[in-house]
Amino acid sequence: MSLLQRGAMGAAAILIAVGMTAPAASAARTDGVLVQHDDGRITVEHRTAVSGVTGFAQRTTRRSGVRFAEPNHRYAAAAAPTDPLFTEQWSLADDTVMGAGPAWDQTVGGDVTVAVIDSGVDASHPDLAQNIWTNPSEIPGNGIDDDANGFVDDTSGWNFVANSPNAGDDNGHGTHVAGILGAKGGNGIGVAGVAWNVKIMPIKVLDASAIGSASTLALGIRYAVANGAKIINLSVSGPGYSRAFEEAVQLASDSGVLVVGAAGNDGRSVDEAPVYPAAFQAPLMLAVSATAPGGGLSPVSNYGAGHVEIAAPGQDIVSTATGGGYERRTGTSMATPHVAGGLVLLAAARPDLGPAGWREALLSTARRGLPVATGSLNLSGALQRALGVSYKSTLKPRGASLKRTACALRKAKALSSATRKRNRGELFLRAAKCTSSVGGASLGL
Ligand SMILES: [Ca+2]
Ligand SMILES: [Ca+2]
Ligand SMILES: [Ca+2]
Repeated sequence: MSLLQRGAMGAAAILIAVGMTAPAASAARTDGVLVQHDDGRITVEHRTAVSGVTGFAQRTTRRSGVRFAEPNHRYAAAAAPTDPLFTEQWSLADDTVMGAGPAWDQTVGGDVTVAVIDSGVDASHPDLAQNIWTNPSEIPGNGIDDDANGFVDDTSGWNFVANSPNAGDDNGHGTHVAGILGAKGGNGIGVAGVAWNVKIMPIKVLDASAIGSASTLALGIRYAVANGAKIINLSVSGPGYSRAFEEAVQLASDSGVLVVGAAGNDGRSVDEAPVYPAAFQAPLMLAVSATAPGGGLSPVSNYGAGHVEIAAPGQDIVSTATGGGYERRTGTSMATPHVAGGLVLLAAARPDLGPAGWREALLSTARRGLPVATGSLNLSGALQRALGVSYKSTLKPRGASLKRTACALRKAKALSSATRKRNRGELFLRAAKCTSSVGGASLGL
């Protein structure tokens, strides 16, 4: 989309009315001279010399039949985020990372329901409240299952830990994940999500320590599928195989629901040491590794071309915190909602492509060079592919980060033995988040 098309509506309307072809976007602040004729027509005139637009306009104004002429100013992109923490969102603010800016010129999301199956979501957070899914057929607080879906008063998701309609977040992990996916963008508050507009369905399956079990996960997935989610975000990982968990993921896939799952934070290959849901093979499942600033794999991230489809930013990610605040977190949990958000943009731009088409657009445009099946998330490329528009990449070549990746893998090995020690004896599943410094000193799950 050109600057003119996405600019102030008035200016765009005038140009289209006189049959102008919108010029290619450029850094120029003006596009020739706008001439308002006495008979009401508006035309645009160009001169070859770059300088002297104002003088040219003044001379044109004196011409017969011209009411006035003025430099034809360009207007800023409508999709420029106004969120004050946006400059700290390295994965989105720098268009060379994922091409978020060009992607947002196409769409900033829409009415796409994404289930965040996690520790719950702080639905009253001012940067999330507008993007929370509600169940239109359920009357709140009347003790009746109005829509007969098996859940009483589930106006906004479900808590499978407490078996209650309150899917609030007593840990913070799910709220952080939800903000990466879909914090309201352009609202002058906090951060922007990958999707500025989305319907987040909070489903609580992890407890206050961000630990859950196969049973709550399987139930949560089934709820999401039955209640209209198009995408499921599963920022969890654990080494224990569960048939109930796998069958729920398979059910989602069979129902046309995409399941985006974390690759896990053990710093090792999922191909050699399977973790779930990453190692499940359902056709609409995508497992996600985490990248660090600079494009290489995050030292904490699992990987593996046999089971991990794609990588996305997951280190030092600022997003929403419970109680209305913001915080930074690191892990494949943070990478996963970047991918889910990308799928929301694709679903909003091309609903007709369907889940397999959105998945294909995402995977076929990922940038190579990481130890996963495809590469790292390329939002603008995926949008352009889905829309069938010719596309000139603004993304950095991948070669530069290969050295960093090798370095990250060495660090990952050192970290993974520490992680394994720490994880010994823990319960089945743990939210796939951790905090660490790139230097590798601290790793706290
Ligand atoms: Ca209900
Ligand atoms: Ca009710
Ligand atoms: Ca915001």
